Amino acid sequence: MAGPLVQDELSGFAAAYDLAVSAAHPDDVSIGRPSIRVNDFVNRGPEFDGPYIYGPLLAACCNVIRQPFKLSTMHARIVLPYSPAQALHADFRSQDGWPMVGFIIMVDDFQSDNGATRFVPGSHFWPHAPTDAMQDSTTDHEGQVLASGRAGSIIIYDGSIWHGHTANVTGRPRRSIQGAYIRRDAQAGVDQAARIRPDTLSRISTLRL
Ligand SMILES: O=C(O)CCC(=O)C(=O)O
Repeated sequence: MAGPLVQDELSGFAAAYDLAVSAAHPDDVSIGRPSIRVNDFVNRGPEFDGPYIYGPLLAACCNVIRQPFKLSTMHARIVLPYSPAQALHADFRSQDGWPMVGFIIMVDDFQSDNGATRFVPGSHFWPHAPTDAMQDSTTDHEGQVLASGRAGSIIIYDGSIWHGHTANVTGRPRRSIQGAYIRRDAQAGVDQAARIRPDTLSRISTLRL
């Protein structure tokens, strides 16, 4: 669906994203074969407040989590040029009773050739994991659909659904911001209270839905 950024803001947002990625401390950066992850996009500038306070995202959290919730993680993920598909996986298994709402903001258009995320609709109700049902969970699943869209769009998904990025067969990186909300009493992926900077706190305390 349409995300928190309006068309005019997209190029400034992408430039702020590239700057934040290149300025990140090496401890916050994980470089893998298919993708680069840069931790903590809560504290990298006011441009990145919009994604995690986006009204429709918080409304989805109310519907799915159904109790007080908090931000667990928010990071950059860049699917590198000429990268293979990621294995299908669920962030949380539904029978674990751990509702999670994930979100992905497209910094670039998500297309069929540059690593758009695939989802298997309905799989958040299934009791088994992709690895129980598929010999190789990096291959296509018959029920998968591609979440393609224009830069600035947001994907909001149940954390128990099977998903993963597809292969990027282009020579360009596929940039995104990704995060997750969880129950307020659950263990967060990042200790946001410990990391939050005073300038971030002063900004978000005045924001309203
Ligand atoms: O980048 C994507 O499209 C999905 C990434 C993902 O699901 C993950 O890293 O767990």
